[in-house]
Amino acid sequence: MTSLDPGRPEQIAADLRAAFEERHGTPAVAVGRAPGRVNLIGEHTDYNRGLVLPLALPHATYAAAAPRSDGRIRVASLQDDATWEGTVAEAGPGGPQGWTAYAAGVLWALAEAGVDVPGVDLLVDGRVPLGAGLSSSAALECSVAVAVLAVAGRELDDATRRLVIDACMRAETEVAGAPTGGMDQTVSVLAEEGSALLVDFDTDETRPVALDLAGLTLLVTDTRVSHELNDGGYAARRADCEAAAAELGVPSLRQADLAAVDGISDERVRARARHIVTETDRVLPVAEALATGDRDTVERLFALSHASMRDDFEISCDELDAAVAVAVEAGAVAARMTGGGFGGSSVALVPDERVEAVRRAIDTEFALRGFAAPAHLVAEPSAGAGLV
Ligand code: GAF
Repeated sequence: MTSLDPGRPEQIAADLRAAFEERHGTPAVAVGRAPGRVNLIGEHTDYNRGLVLPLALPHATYAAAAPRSDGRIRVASLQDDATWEGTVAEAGPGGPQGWTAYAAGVLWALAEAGVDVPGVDLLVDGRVPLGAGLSSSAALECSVAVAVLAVAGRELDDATRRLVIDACMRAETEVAGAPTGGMDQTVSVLAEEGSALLVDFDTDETRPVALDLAGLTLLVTDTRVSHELNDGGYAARRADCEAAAAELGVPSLRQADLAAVDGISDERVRARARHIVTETDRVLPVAEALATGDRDTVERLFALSHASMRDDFEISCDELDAAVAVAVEAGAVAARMTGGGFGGSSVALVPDERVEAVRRAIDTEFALRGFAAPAHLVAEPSAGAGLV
């Protein structure tokens, strides 16, 4: 049974500082830390100006940085041999590729936002599982932004946090080419320990929701079906949502209701829109239920959410469906797939005493069906980005 340990931030930062100094012969002056996330409800609603309820994981990406006198940027990773070097201007669209687009692209976006970006050496250590739908990309972007802004002498106040979210979204959409919606960067930067973050993408308002998880564990299962956001499936869903809004004559599906959606001519576009409208309507009741310990409501709405993603939005897969069904059969209060879909992870609310049984049941089912062995982690609601 594989379990993914987030590690201790101080230890990870100390090890990263040592690796940085060995590589560059000079100490890092800042280490930024930004978490991955698991979303509890509100999937694909962010780019439809809807509601989401993610929480930050204890698993994070760490970025060590030191200034360079020649103005150049160099990025490297403890996990991947690919590196990138260039100027801030060269770090924009069409420049860095692969993982370096997410890291270097942030510096380009910060410069575009008016920040006097210094030359820097950056070394990152990613502890968010990759391709697991747990937002390793946003964690990478936000950790780099926090480290570089510290090198630039900027305090991480409320305005700077907003700047980080916007710059990281630009890096992701314009440099890395993943047309995502902003939930991941927002929660990575604004999350508070012990709470999920309710975000309204129509008004940009955010509110921490303290979770009543007494006697319950949030168990995340990475199906090991790798999920990518810049390979077409995500963009196709977004295009369908935009087509639906255009046909209904509304600026976004947040302004649509089910009666109107029922009249959409194309069956696929109608189903996509139905998911968005029903999913947005589930967010506030789930937030309320998780804050008050109302398990029945969470059970019912998680089940409806998963079915909607499987049947209407068509972003689930056999492994996710199995992880969700088996978790509930083995004693979870509620379970659903989480994140962008096309693979990635499920999230289950499990009574503490059933956690081992649920993990074992999922592992057994995956082995029986010839799926790759899944990995599990415990999602303790953690704090957003900062310096370590
Ligand atoms: C991915 C995206 F990055 C988010 O913006 C969001 O749309 C999510 O998929 C689905 O809810 O994580």
